[in-house]
Amino acid sequence: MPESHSSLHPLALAPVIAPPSTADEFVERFLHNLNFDRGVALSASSANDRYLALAHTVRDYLMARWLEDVRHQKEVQAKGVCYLSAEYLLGRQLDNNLLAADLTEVATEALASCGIDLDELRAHEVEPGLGNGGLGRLAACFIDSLATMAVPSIGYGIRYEYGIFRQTFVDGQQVEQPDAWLALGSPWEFARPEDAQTIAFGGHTEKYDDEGVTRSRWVPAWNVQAVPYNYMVPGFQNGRVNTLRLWSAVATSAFDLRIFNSGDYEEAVRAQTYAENISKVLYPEDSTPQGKELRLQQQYFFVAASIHDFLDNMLADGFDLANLPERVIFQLNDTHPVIAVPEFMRVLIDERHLEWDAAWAITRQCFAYTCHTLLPEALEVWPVELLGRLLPRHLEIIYRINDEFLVAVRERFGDDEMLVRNMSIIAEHPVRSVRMAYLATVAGAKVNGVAELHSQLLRDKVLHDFDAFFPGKFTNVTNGVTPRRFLRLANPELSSLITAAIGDGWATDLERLRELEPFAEDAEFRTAFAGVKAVNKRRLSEVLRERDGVEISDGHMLDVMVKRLHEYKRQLLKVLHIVTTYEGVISGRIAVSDVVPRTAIFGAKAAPGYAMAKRIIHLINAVGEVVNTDPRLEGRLKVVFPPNYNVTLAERVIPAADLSEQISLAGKEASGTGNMKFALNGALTIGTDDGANVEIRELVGDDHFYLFGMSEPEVSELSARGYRPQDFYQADEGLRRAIDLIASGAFSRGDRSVFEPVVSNLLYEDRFMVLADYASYVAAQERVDAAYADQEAWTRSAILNVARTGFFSSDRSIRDYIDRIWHTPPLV
Ligand code: B1N
Repeated sequence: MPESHSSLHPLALAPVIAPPSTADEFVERFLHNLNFDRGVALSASSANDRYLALAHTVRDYLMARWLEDVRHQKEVQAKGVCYLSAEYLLGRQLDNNLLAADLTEVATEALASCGIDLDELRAHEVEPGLGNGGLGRLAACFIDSLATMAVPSIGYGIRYEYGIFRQTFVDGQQVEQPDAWLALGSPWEFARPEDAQTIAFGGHTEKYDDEGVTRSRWVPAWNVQAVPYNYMVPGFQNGRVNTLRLWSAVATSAFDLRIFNSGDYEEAVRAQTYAENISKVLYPEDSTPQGKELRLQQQYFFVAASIHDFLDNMLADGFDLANLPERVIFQLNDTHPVIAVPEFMRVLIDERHLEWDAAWAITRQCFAYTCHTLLPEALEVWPVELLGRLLPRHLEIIYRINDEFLVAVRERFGDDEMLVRNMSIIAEHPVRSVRMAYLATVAGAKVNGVAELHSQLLRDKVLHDFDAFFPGKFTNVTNGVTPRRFLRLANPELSSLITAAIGDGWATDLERLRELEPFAEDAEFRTAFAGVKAVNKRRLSEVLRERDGVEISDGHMLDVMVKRLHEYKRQLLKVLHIVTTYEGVISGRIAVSDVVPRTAIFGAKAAPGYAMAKRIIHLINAVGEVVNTDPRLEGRLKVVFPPNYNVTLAERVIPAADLSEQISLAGKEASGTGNMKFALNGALTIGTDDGANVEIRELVGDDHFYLFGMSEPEVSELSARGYRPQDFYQADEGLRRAIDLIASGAFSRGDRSVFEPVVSNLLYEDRFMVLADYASYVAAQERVDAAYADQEAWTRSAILNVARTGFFSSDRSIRDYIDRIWHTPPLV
């Protein structure tokens, strides 16, 4: 850094160059970036050039704040959060950053004066899809809230070269394409190769004598470089900019050289490819990880790099490690980063020479764990054989943590071998494995679920013995969503209407939406609100026409189910409802004039290896093809399934929805966050008593929420009694007719084999009790139809949904994390 010296230029003494502030200055900087960064004249520029130059201009405005915040956070050494997440489903950045910097108007005006339409450039951005679904999107909402609330924090993750696959349909079936989101370059990232970390793998451990004490050390076999890329995370119009740091794997040169020198060029190139594979692609499984070796490599790669980065670069010189708990909390976003626990222990003991007990005392205060699931198959386990081969020292550390834990369990609960086996971090069957959720629970200062019901079930069922052993460790933090992206950006018309009614300030204090309640009784406001919904439907319709060539009919109720395709989420239940209506009309049992015009919109990706999920996608498309073209329906029932549902499409679909489908089997959806986005945008929910639906219903009131289906205790009871889907099939004529129609080949050109696996699964297994909830669901849909006929009353309910769901701001979630888990002060 230049010294303060009279011979230096005054600008060289300023911390950073201040940004311009008028439209003219914006134009100047934009053209400068276009010419000098892209190397093109405006007249010769491509849309990509203009998009990149604009992004660079927005960046320029944020830069001063960013550099200042990075410096300040290091200087004050306040307690901060390191959010460790394998996924960040960011969505497009341009609009968000324009809004955060309060530049939307200036930029619009500046670009217009250059003959450029901002919308066109917005559309040019490829969204960074570095996540699968709710878990990854939650991480993105959280870093937005952390910046907006000025919490000292950094997000750490992986810079996947390929994000979540691009979904296409061929003959109604999902085909995956690679998501080359970096192909045209990302203007939002800053590579910092000088901050690279070396990450080791493999090898063995050896014992050595340390002044009479026998210690263990790791002798790794190979390593890779972790190169960080920084991304700005601007707070909403508060002058704060936090950092998201994503790691990219690069082969180490030393390693290459050794093999190159041995003359084996092919092997050297192979080794390089092997190393760089680590950050190549996001695993496309949501909720059901497959236990692949490369995935464990990814996990260790990013958490090891992050821990070293924090210890090397964020601590003041001479920092006493015993004080780490006052300086940092590592929040583990599900089990994916849990290998950080033994890594942290290894660093403290092997590299920083702390004794075991001292290291463990620190570790137990520096980590907290968020669990996102209840599905047993989603609880990550790593075979000991694999973990020991990849990370032998870590396995030793895990064994010792477990040994000491089980001693304490025996002390407390006596020699109950069954209990000890059940609580062991090491499972013995079907193969000896490490239970990552247990490791996180033993090590974490706190463990939280993501909605009230979910946290309760964690305590009562999944981690019951741990709750007894660690009283007070378990807590709840109900998920939230950022109102900046999901209201301000996604629904500008509703945002203006809200501001006109209650003033601004609600985007950072979402409980203020309560002030809208009286407006539900105001006929003029209701008309304006319904007008906004109509505009949003038209906008969606345009997007779908351009994107997929499909039309949305005027006057239809938009009935939307968008989320990952998973059997527990029960897209099949929605399909059965559609088929029931269709079958009713073609069999003459329902007069077509009695069908309330509806368009069912689906959006869902299936994990590429999840065969049943892919069959269900095929079925939805097949039903759509038949229903949409059958003249007997007179266009009153439509099914639309745009491929490649992602954040960008969500921002269009959610504000246009009338009805939000949240129909998982009770006790299976940990929280859901789409459910919150819909309610906040004035859709009514048809839903089960599951996840955060429970809290949504409590807040909006029973009259404004369509509840159906079994409760979680009823599900458990039916399960214990022995669930027989056949019984429900036999007992319900409508259900029988719907299933029989699918089985008959009516949606597969007469070929009964196509959907036979779906049908027989429903009839003979039906793990998620679709048939048991069918009658209740159809009855609730009839109540929806009746309610929708009274548009005034429907709009009133919709307004109350908006007014009463301010609780679901991710700012409130972050406040809960601070109060219940992190205890971090805001940055001043
Ligand atoms: O996390 C969301 C919740 O709102 C959803 O209910 C929950 O299903 C979701 C392995 C997961 N749980 N587990 C995952 C994702 C990827 C993966 O590889 C598991 N996602 C959830 C936010 O709390």
